[in-house]
Amino acid sequence: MSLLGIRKRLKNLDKAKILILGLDSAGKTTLTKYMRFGIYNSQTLPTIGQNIDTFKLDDWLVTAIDVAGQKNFRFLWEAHYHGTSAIIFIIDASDYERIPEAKEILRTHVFNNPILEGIPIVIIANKQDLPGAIDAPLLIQLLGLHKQFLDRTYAIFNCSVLYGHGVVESFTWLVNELEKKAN
Ligand SMILES: Nc1nc2c(ncn2[C@@H]2O[C@H](COP(=O)(O)OP(=O)(O)OP(=O)(O)O)[C@@H](O)[C@H]2O)c(=O)[nH]1
Ligand SMILES: [Mg+2]
Repeated sequence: MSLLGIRKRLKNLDKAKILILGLDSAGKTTLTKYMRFGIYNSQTLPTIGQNIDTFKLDDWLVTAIDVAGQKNFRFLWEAHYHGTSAIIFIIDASDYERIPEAKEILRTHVFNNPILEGIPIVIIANKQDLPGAIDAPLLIQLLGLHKQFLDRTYAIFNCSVLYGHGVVESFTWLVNELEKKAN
């Protein structure tokens, strides 16, 4: 296909803005780069501010906003909530000690955030390749999701961005939700 043809096709794609949230070191940038380039990049540096990447996902042109997860930078997330089509909240499932912190941030910034009402949420239980990683069913319990937020549209997936496991499943669910909303 010619460049003009590709441009025309991209122009006809539906557009989605996906916000990638989570604590520092959860794997946000690794996931975003994996989606953009199709390979695992182990050379990520902690994000300062945000990275914005665009890639095609089925019939969607996705703009992924990968923000900085460090505590001092989380106030910057605020600027991106408006106009967001979907949220990906990624958790380092091997870091048991930080699960309470992740739970609190997920609750305050995502589930209890009125701007994000009705927006589909994918929770990624990342780093399943590491020993002792908590799997999705247990994580649901630890995050308190089995008793709260039953009115919100969310799904949780086991994932290892390192091995590319669970990434497609997570994004397929997301795209299905976007399709439902578009129709
Ligand atoms: N073992 C393993 N390591 C991973 C996986 N995904 C990411 N990592 C590693 O986790 C570390 C942090 O990843 P980043 O993508 O930089 O984390 P981040 O969420 O963007 O962090 P901030 O930018 O500080 O908010 C890096 O060393 C990654 O290589 C995974 O699936 N398995
Ligand atoms: Mg990052």
